[in-house]
Amino acid sequence: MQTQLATQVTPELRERFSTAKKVLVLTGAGVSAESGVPTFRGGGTSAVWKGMPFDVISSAQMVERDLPAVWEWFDYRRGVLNQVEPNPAHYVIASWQDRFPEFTLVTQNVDGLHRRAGSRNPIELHGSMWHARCIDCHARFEIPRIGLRPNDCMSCGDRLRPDVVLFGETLPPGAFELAFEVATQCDFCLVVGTSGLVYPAAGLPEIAKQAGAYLCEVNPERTPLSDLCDVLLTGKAGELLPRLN
Ligand code: BV8
Repeated sequence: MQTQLATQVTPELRERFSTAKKVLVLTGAGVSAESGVPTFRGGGTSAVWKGMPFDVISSAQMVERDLPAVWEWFDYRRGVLNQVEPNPAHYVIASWQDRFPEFTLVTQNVDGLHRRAGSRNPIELHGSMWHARCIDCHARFEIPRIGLRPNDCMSCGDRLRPDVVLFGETLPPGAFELAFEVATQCDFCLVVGTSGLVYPAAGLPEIAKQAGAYLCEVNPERTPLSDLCDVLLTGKAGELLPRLN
């Protein structure tokens, strides 16, 4: 199967999308790029925080080693998120949730922008930076967009950590299993703004492909997932997704 390269929605892509019954959308950091949220591997460089590559500062070991530094990193990112808005890509994806007999949004992002755009229940494979979790009793607390985040667990008093899946940590119980199940049943899979490097999330398009789904990737660049896809829509999600409507 040869991946078709396109910069505009092709007639076949439009037909496949408009007749789809079970749609799976998988998003990564690229869907938030046009909101002004830096991606992790944008432009070939990896995000660095105070000299640490993001997969070091966002790792299980760092929670053990230097929890205050991990909080500083996420406090900084919440500060960035407080200055930005969802972009057309988030809004269009939210508008699709009632358009198909079955629709599931799975995101690797922890920025909360899909929810702010109106997506009601995205599967947030990597958690959310807008929640904290107790290191000890695992109680979860929402972090307000404005104002101070809770410092210590209000249930047991122990320390809190971001309720985010860091590198080397397992995903929230049931999240990947649910996403996996959807991928085995879908007939249309849209992969938006991910470099396709982080597993197990990046394994979902392959599952959809094996299930016979039509795959469309939306990304300015090719990724390791591109060859799996029937069509690679080359460009920005905020510009291209509204044209899929
Ligand atoms: C796991 C939260 C089982 C944190 C994230 C050693 C030990 C344990 C596991 C591993 C190991 N070695 C490897 C692994 C597996 C590891 C992994 O996959 N590593 C990779 C990097 C090699 N995975 C894990 O650790 C996962 N857990 O495997 O558990 C286990 C557990 C213990 C022991 C054994 C096994 C957990 C992974 C989750 C990590 N947490 N996020 C945080 O946010 O700080 S992942 C992080 O990367 C973000 O969530 C991000 O979303 C995700 C993926 O990146 P992308 O979203 O793809 O973003 P990226 O910047 O890379 O790409 C952006 C794309 O957008 C580009 O393609 C660009 O071209 C495109 N783009 C740009 N502009 C636009 C655009 N597209 C469209 N429109 C635009 N305008």
